[in-house]
Amino acid sequence: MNPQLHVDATGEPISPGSPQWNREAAQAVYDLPFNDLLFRAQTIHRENFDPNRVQLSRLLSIKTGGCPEDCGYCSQSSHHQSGLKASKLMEVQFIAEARKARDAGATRYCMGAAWRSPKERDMDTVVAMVEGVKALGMETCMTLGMLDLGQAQRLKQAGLDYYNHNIDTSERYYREIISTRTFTERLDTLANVRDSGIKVCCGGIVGMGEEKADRIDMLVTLANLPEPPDSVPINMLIPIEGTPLGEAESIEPIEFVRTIALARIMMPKSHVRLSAGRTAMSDEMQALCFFAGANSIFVGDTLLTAGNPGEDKDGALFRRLGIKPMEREAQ
Ligand code: SAM
Ligand code: DTB
Ligand code: SF4
Repeated sequence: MNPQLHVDATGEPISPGSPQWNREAAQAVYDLPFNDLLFRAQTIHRENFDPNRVQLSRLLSIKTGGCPEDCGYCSQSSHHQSGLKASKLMEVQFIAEARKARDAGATRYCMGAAWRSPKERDMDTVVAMVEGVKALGMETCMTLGMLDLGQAQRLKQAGLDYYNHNIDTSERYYREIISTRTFTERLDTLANVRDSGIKVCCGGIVGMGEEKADRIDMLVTLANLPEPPDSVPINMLIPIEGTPLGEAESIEPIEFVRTIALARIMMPKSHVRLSAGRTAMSDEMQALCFFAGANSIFVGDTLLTAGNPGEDKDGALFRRLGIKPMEREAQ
């Protein structure tokens, strides 16, 4: 277990052990005066990371659309009419794209498929993809839906570094968003990933009409996992027309920054990723998120199906903020 000390709302250390965080302690931090919250988040950030480095990941959708799950936010669910065209599983030739991403500074390549879980017949292709990207010297990440232990072990053997599987929101709000798989099933997949030795990337989405308590509970669940996830993507909902959340009201930016700060404070050693939704954020909001402890982003002009700021915009923002890409961690 990761021997990290947490602090409670008063700044007193909480010894490692389970559960490290409860809603009351987390909420007291979330509700601090904004300057106190940011100061504490930035202090913890500096104790654990170089404050002027941000890790760059690149995403690719290897199988788009036609997904049997009914996640209320997703353009790729066959339950909604988002107008997205479904595609078959890609072949391995995208490696040239991965090389370009690496040459532009990305250290991690994340491949996503719109599946409930991978079928056995697809595993050989997926394994070849991991091996191909690894051979370029990049870290590999996949997000393919639910995994059983055997599948996780096979991916580990192929050299997969990270697996992304989000809890998405609090256990309470989860059932308002997804009905085709349970919160517990999500936790089971996370356990299989962890037990196989693959690093866990797990976070969620804010701005889905949830309450503050749901954002806090989501982070409490993440921080209290047997080990906090190595990467914690915090997505701001990208409202997609034709989905149940297509008209959702956007989250107030200060609430979003508070969520990032709380994630940093509760999971001091994790990479907190300012994930989907950056095209709708001002430069100033992103700068505040970096100050609050976000230290990872997706680069490139597309996420899986939706837009992202792209290299030129991000390059210009990084120059203005004096931020540099994080080097790949030694293996
Ligand atoms: N199908 C796999 C799964 O659900 O595990 C992998 C891909 S799925 C698109 C990965 C994550 O992207 C979701 O869990 C969700 O947190 C995030 N996501 C999807 N659509 C989004 C949207 N419109 N806005 C923000 N985040 C989104
Ligand atoms: C995560 O938490 N966010 C990424 C990644 N994990 C796979 C995906 C964001 C998807 C945004 C909507 C889209 O591109 O369709
Ligand atoms: Fe399918 Fe993943 Fe989209 Fe849910 S989030 S509908 S599982 S692609």
